[in-house]
Amino acid sequence: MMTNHKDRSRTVNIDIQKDLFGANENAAKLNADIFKKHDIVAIDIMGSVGTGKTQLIESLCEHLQDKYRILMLAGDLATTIDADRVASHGVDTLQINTGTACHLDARMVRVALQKVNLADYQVVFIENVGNLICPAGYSLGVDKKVVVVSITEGPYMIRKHPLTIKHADIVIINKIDLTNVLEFDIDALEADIREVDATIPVFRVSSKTGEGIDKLIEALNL
Ligand SMILES: Nc1nc2c(ncn2[C@@H]2O[C@H](COP(=O)(O)OP(=O)(O)OP(=O)(O)O)[C@@H](O)[C@H]2O)c(=O)[nH]1
Ligand SMILES: [Mg+2]
Repeated sequence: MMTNHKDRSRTVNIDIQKDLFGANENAAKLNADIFKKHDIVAIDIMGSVGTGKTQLIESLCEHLQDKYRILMLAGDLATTIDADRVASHGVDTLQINTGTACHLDARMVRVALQKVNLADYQVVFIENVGNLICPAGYSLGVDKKVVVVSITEGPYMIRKHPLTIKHADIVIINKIDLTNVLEFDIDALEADIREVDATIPVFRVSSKTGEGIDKLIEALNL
């Protein structure tokens, strides 16, 4: 008897998203173990292009570098600009060029960590690739995920991109020194953040003037 060719044609559905995220979660756990073993506080800093991630890290380093030995990992598609900016403060940096990837993943971070002597550091700041969407789902194994939004992105970015807030531990509203010039309603922006997560800590900061940095440092337990 002939077998109907349809009986021979089978389909298997592979949830690539699930497999990718699952593998990344495992790699993130390994990173978390590595950080813990070396008593390192690791912080992932995410946010759209130009929100002030590097400026924030520069400000944090200025405040903290007398107290801690700091390493900055800079995720960037191709350049070393941000790593060089932070290195100019006398902080060790390591560039991770992601090529075409719009976010860091846990494996990239682990490869980078293998290039340094982790016993030399107490704090690791990781600047993720400038993008409010892609980095959200990829854990890196850090202690805290910080999202930087800034008032120069306009008033609607939280409503348009709520997902990153859902994956974050702390939100920073940066560039508050420009509030009057831009006639920006920060309370309304914070209300949008509260719509997504009613309890997430929100800090209003100027990475340029240093306003609000002390409170943020407290929240980071540094
Ligand atoms: N006025 C003001 N300008 C700021 C502040 N923070 C950052 N900037 C400026 O905003 C621009 C972008 O800042 P960056 O720190 O390069 O932003 P970024 O998020 O690291 O950008 P990418 O790495 O390209 O995604 C720079 O010209 C900064 O000087 C701030 O608090 N106030
Ligand atoms: Mg940057």
